[in-house]
Amino acid sequence: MKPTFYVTTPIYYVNDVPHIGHAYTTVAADVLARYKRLMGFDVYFLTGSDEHGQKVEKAAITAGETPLELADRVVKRYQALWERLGISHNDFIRTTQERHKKGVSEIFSNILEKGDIYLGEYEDWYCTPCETFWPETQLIENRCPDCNRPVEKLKEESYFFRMSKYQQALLDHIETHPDFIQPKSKRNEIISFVKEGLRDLSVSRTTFSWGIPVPGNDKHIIYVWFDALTNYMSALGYPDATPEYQRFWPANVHLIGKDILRFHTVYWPTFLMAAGLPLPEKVFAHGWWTVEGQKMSKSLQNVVEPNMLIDKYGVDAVRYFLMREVPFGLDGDFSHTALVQRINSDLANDIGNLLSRSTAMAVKYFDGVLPSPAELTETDSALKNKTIEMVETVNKLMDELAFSKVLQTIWEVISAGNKYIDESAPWTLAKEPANRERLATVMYCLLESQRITHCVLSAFLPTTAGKALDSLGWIKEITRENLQWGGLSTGTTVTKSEALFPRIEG
Ligand code: ME8
Repeated sequence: MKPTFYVTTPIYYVNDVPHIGHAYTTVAADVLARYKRLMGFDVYFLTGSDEHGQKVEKAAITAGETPLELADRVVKRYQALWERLGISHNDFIRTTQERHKKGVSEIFSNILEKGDIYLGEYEDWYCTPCETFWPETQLIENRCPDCNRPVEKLKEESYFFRMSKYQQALLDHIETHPDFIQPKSKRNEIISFVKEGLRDLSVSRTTFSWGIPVPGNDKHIIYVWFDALTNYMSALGYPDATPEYQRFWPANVHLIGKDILRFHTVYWPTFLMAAGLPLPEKVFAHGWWTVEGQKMSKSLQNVVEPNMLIDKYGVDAVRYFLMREVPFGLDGDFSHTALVQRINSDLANDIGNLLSRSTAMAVKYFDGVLPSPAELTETDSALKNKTIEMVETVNKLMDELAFSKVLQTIWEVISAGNKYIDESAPWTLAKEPANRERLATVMYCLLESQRITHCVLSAFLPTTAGKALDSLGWIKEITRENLQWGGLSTGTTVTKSEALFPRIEG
């Protein structure tokens, strides 16, 4: 049986439309899912939408719709964008689906029965945009410490989750599972936060009605984060022992932005501990994108709309930029200039040129029929070895989710390919019939190196890699086994590749 791999994205709120921040997490998860599939894993890749809570209720009122009408309308925009971006998710969960409500009610009841959820009374400052209560001491100038927006005083009867009880167990878990929270800097932040002391957490609301009712007391709506986090399990069929649930839980990695780290590494694991369920293996928090140096926000009118970028630059250019520009885990800045620069240098120049030069030569010198190589010289072996080592290095770096480094490593092989052409000078070899065998070897090495490169790249740039592999005459499925040198068979038809990425002028 294949090993399993379960990767998730956050489920996005439907009160907002998708922007590059959302696309970023989802593309990263897609790259990982595609890579794991080609490495032979049975992958479950989940994304979805977070449709309950006061924020969505308020947005619906403003839009003159019911919350469900709003959700139905906005969720389509996410789904359409994922389709355009080539996202290969296996499932899309909406928190308004019955399967999800059932999972949330079950885990809530389970913890309630065990006594770790109890009824009490709450009075504190509430930030509606963040759906978070804050003690007065944590407010900054009477505003929310996370988003700096005004907070309001709320008093309500509330169910509480006995989070304080799990403080030590959580610290122990983080201690004994060094990879649970990544990157490391974030892990340290969470350790300090937990050490300061965990308070019991209010997990129900009575001030609005858009959500899942507390089982047995429908005056109360389950807290939207309790509801949302459970999606990672309800999508698999929890509480039923479905084959998916049994095979894929616990998740291998939850990919999230740094803004929601605490929910995923303090709330979620303690809920699971209380319910007696296994914890996810890893939570990885990536950084935030600013736009031309500024925070992206509706009020600044600088929200970068992924559809617009795809129209202008193409899907794979956008995917490439997001994964290459910023080391995963750090903050980054989006600018059109930086994107155009990447397209022109890395895509049009390096990878596009290499493929069109090499396939054109294969057509010119061998009528597009791949010749067989003779014995490899030192130069040939150097390219071969670099390609083989790249595959190994990429595998290690993918486990660290170091997407940008993966692409750098791949690009080293591409540069080596371009240098190899210049050094081997096939156009000179072609002038002498006596050099025919040497020319054949050069062509083979050049094309085989790119075949392997594009097989690996297919996780990042599925459309481009597909085109490249077509022109190299590679029609087989991409598997771990055929990432070895020698996969291209002599006699394969090679066709001249059109420019993979046109240069962007101006
Ligand atoms: O938080 N840069 O949903 P959300 C990078 N529903 N990533 C960004 C970003 C930016 N500027 N802005 C947003 C929620 N993101 C909850 C999640 S999960 C159980 C519930 C990405 O629609 C990033 O992944 O506000 C962040 O975590 C997510 O969008 C927040 O999406």
